Amino acid sequence: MIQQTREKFIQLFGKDPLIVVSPGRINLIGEHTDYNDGFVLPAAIDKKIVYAVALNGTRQCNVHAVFTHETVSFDLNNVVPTPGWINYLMGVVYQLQQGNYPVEGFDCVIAGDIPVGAGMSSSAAVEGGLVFALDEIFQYGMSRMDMALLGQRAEHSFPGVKCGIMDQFANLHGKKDQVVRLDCRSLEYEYFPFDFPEYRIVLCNSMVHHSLASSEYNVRRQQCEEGVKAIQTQHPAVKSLRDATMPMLKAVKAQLPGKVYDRCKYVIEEIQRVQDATALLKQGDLQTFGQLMYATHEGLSVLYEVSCPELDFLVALAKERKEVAGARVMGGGFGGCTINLVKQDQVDAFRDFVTTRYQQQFGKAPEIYVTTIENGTTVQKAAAGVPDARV
Ligand code: GAF
Repeated sequence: MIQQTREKFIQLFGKDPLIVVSPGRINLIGEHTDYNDGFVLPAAIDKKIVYAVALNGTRQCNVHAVFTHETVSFDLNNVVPTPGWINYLMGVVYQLQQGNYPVEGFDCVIAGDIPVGAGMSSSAAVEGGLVFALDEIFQYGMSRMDMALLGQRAEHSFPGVKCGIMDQFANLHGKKDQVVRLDCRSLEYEYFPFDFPEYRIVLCNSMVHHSLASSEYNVRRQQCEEGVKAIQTQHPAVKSLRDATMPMLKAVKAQLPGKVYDRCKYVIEEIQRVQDATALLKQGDLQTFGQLMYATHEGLSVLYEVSCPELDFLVALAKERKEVAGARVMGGGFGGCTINLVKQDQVDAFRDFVTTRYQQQFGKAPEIYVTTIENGTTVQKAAAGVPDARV
């Protein structure tokens, strides 16, 4: 894909581009905890967005998307929210301009194999890849964390999803064969080897793409904030659900709509689960880790209500199989993938079993990906005149 993207760029724009590879992510545990100042445990993966970029000496940006075979252009003097995939790129450019980072016109080809709406964060990969490429070209000297935060601001301001920092962080900080626990309050992070050669990380794509995903996501965030406000009436030091305990939440239960209570309960429990899960990972206890993943799924389905019948079915299928240590819906939810830890020598049997049963139940095939953990966003080949690869 890297070579094809480069060739397409040369064919369209007639010069040698900078190539940036920007991965999707998985998250082992810690869902909907990032915007509550909690912990997450993501990793970058082998599914990716590829950018080919070069300056064009104008104030115009021309972007060709290989996946839609269309070229979209925008003017740097008029960067406003625009329907379609270009919005993600324009959000990045807008935030660079807001931060007084100089941007000049560029030509660009974008390609990728991250399924859209599958919970593998194609949007953060689009954002992270572009900010990384422009930092490389213009030598802004941004840190990877600066880039992640800028990508998050882009997501808030253009697509309008009030996401946490996990996806943009993982996209830029991934390390081969390591998962990373991020404290979403302090932004301190720690890598852990994911050293279980007898297991594979298998994603089962329900092929459901819920149109309410972004609006409902923002509603969940508001509900968490509503819970915090109620707790603050008794505990003013509580700044987010990260600081709250179940007794604190129970003490304000009567003042809260039932759903708000459930949402907050899930988050408080999930933040604790990430801490427990990290300890289990360090001990090499993937079996108990997997049980926590099932508990997360239960919480996401019943209390947080971001699952759907297809995802619940996929997790129930995983539970039937001895070769699966744990499974759950991954990412924002409302469709997309489950993440499954599957015994390596049983992956094919698991794939056949899930495909057959899912097809019988819903009349369509799931897509199944056996992923590997890879490095975060990197430069693949520097364009002429640009210093080589800060990777
Ligand atoms: C989406 C968001 F972008 C992340 O910030 C995170 O909240 C996730 O949903 C749920 O854990 O991917």
